[in-house]
Amino acid sequence: MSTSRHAIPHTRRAPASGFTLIELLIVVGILGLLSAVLLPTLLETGETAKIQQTQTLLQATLAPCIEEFKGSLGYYPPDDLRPREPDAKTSWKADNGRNTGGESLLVFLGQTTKFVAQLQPVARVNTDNDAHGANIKAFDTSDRMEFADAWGTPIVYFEKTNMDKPQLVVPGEDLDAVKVVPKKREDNVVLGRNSFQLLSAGPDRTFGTADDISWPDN
Ligand SMILES: [Ca+2]
Ligand SMILES: [Ca+2]
Ligand SMILES: [Ca+2]
Repeated sequence: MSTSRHAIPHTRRAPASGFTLIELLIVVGILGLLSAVLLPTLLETGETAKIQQTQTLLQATLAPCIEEFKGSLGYYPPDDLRPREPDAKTSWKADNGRNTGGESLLVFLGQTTKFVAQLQPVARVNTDNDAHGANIKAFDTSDRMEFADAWGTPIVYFEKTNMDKPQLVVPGEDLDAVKVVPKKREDNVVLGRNSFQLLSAGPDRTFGTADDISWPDN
């Protein structure tokens, strides 16, 4: 008798705790499933936002400044750090052959006061770690910076007369320089061949792949 009296509460408790354990497993399972479904979506949302941010930077911030520069001076900002006026003097050091298009765009736009307010919020990097040797007043630095896309990769700038010249670009600090050519349309025509091209390496941070972002884009 005494054994059965002890056994009853034991058998009554057993299903209750078993049920709780199953519940717990179900909850853990559901949470696992939810995160497996939602995490890629969340990551993708972040990536989509960065793509849009970079498209806006090229199309709505940099391109209008470039066109306005052309409107007032008659030529597009040079992509080789060389002023177009024959008698112009520059105070900066010679080019190191890396990131030159983007650096040249930044320094020429930065010389025009009216662009500075628009350009100051744009992220800048200096992946090839060089310097002008003179202070660039607009950005208060003597570092030879490049505008950066949403992933921190330098934006490459080609001016129409140099579309046929590949540029050497350092995609990130401590990375080797890579050769970058302007993006082409499907019919092999260089985008912006009569004006200029802005090029971002896109989410994969690699130039020359399908996710590259350009302006113009078609
Ligand atoms: Ca450089
Ligand atoms: Ca630089
Ligand atoms: Ca890419």
